[in-house]
Amino acid sequence: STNLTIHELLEKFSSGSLRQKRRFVKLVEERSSDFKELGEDLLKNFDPESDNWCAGWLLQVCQRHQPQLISKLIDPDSSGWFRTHSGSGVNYAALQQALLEERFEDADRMTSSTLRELAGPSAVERGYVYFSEVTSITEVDLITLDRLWIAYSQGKFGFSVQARLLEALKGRYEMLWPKIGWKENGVWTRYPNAFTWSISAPEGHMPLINQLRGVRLMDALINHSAFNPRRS
Ligand code: UYC
Repeated sequence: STNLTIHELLEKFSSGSLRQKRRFVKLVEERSSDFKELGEDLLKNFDPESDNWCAGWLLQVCQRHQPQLISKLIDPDSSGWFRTHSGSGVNYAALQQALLEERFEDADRMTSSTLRELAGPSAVERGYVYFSEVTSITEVDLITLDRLWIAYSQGKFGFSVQARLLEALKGRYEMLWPKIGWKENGVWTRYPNAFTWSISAPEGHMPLINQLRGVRLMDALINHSAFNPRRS
């Protein structure tokens, strides 16, 4: 596969099965010097309204190895390559930039503060969201947050990922915690330093939801109609 042209490689990366995509992640990074010959065509087959993590990975590789290409791919007046939408006037540019740069801890803090903003002024004042405020958050914002996390994590992080894992465990949170790295041997992972702030974290590790006040906030979020169209 090393004698593939960059076009062939990207074609296989973007249209292959999930397993093939995963196999090509490393190879795509090794060939990043060939991105220059594609220029702005690098992402032409991807949809900025999607949550396609192949596009997110290509952007992250560019950001690290070909930063001069980034300005050709991303309009500086936009909120980033992926289009974002809000029903509450939230600007997602800083979050998307943090995710692009793989500053996952910053992105996680921005996600928590965005959730407080979306829940309303009393949540901002209080410093945390009440579970009862979650239903008032618009679907479009939760979907935007989730799309950005999915797109910039090779599909590993996001509320919908946590929702899928919990569903596979039939709603048993005690089994979810060790699976997503929030609890080990019965002991909660210590915030913030014991968390894994990188793509090598377990699936569903981010975004974090503090469990200090119980599971109801997280439960309300991942059962929101945005992630569970069948249950709305
Ligand atoms: N913290 O332990 N957490 C804080 C997590 C717990 C605690 C913030 C996640 C257990 C205190 C975030 C886990 C616990 C504070 C998270 C975790 C605990 C704090 C930033 C694994 C003790 C500071 C604030 C489940 C046994 C005081 C926020 C405070 C902060 C996240 C303690 C994001 C996922 C039960 C004392 N912890 N938290 O809430 O009130 O956004 O913030 O979950």
